[in-house]
Amino acid sequence: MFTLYHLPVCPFSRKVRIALGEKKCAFEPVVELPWEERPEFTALNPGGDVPVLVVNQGGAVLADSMAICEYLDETCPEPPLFGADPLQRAEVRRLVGWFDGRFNVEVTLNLVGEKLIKRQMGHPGGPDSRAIRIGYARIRDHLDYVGWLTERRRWLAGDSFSLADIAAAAHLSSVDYIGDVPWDDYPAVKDWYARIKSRPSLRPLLADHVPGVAPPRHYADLDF
Ligand SMILES: N[C@@H](CCC(=O)N[C@@H](CS)C(=O)NCC(=O)O)C(=O)O
Repeated sequence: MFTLYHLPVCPFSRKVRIALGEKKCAFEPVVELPWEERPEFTALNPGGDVPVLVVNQGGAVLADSMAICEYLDETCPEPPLFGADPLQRAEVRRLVGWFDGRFNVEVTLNLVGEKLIKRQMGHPGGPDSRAIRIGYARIRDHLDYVGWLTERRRWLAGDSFSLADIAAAAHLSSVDYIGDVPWDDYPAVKDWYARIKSRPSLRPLLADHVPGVAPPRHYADLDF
């Protein structure tokens, strides 16, 4: 049994929630607003960011979504999320790095960070419209790339569902919470995301509700 400190719209937290769900690992979720710097949380993770996974048996504390997912894959091997051989694992890691790096900086931070996280934080300045314009432009480049992959592969990294699909879905679902994914312009990406959305591991994310910010109706709809 685990305890997961997470922020519902944080893509890194979402990645770990989906991975725990895929591996059918029971966990107690605790919503953490990292900017509040609660002393009890800072004592667990002096780095101050979410997600943090506490392994209740033994009391180990793990931070960083990739480190957590690697730990889960080693300790709960079924189903494997990193691919069956070294080449597949390299491709899974490349794509996870792509989404957690470029997609996060170019899209998630510009859209979810500006429109939702700043509001949750009570940031005095409000959203930066220039950053939002960049996010709207960049998401189209990324959806082109995801579309290119989904037209050639069953799942993003190859034949098997992997952490690459989880990382991509974690970011896209965060952006979808604010209704900023132009799904109808990218039918192949929409088909891939519909398959992900119907997995039981996504259900808890589709039930998320950030106080004061309701998601669009299609967010939780499996036939969106
Ligand atoms: N590399 C980390 C990044 C985690 C991260 O950036 N978390 C953000 C929320 S999405 C955070 O906790 N930021 C600290 C803050 O807002 O104070 C991971 O993969 O877990």
